[in-house]
Amino acid sequence: MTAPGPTRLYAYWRSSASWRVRIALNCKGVAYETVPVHLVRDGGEQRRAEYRAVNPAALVPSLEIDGVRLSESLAIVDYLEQTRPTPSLYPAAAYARAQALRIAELVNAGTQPLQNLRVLQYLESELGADAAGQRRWAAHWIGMGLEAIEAVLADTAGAHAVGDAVTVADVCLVPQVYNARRFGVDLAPFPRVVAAEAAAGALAPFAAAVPERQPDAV
Ligand SMILES: N[C@@H](CCC(=O)N[C@@H](CS)C(=O)NCC(=O)O)C(=O)O
Repeated sequence: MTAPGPTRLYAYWRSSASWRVRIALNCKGVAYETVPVHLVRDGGEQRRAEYRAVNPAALVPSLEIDGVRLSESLAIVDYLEQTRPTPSLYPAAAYARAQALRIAELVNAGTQPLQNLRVLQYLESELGADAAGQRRWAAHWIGMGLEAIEAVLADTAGAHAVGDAVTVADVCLVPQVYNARRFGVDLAPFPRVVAAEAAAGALAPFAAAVPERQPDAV
């Protein structure tokens, strides 16, 4: 812990995990500076010693806030929730909260890691998968993740993914749907997912967090 300085988000414009944190910061009205970490240039700036000193996992995002340094987007959301409780990104009721975290984990643990850059790079360098093969791999796992989430939403959705307020489920879902489109996943079988994405995406904190509006967008 050091003296509180500026709030800094180490991020890449198209990183879905960075995007989750941007949404959470915007929802809670926390101003921040972006420290761009280019995931592709020069073999990936996330792998440099300077960034590994920030996050030894060599992944974005990381956040400097209140004199502490945090990594893992859901841990960061949890910290923001604890320190800046309003507006809450967790439903108040225990069951709804568990459902919101369930959807968040279906993205964070069950879907995004399988389509992460370093996984696709490994498929190419070690297993010889070409661009089409990598796309097919990513689309397959994203489709499986969205299929599970679509089923959960049948029980949880109101105006948003879980009930009528924005939750951590929407924070994780919106960037994952963008990745689904990027990898050519057919979203027709997932109407509830698409509806939740549209409802949250229309809100100002989500609109300001889209990759194309970030300072390092190309
Ligand atoms: N579970 C982590 C995921 C972090 C993550 O996978 N970040 C990606 C971008 S979305 C990354 O830095 N990838 C770099 C790489 O694969 O080398 C979180 O939620 O923060």
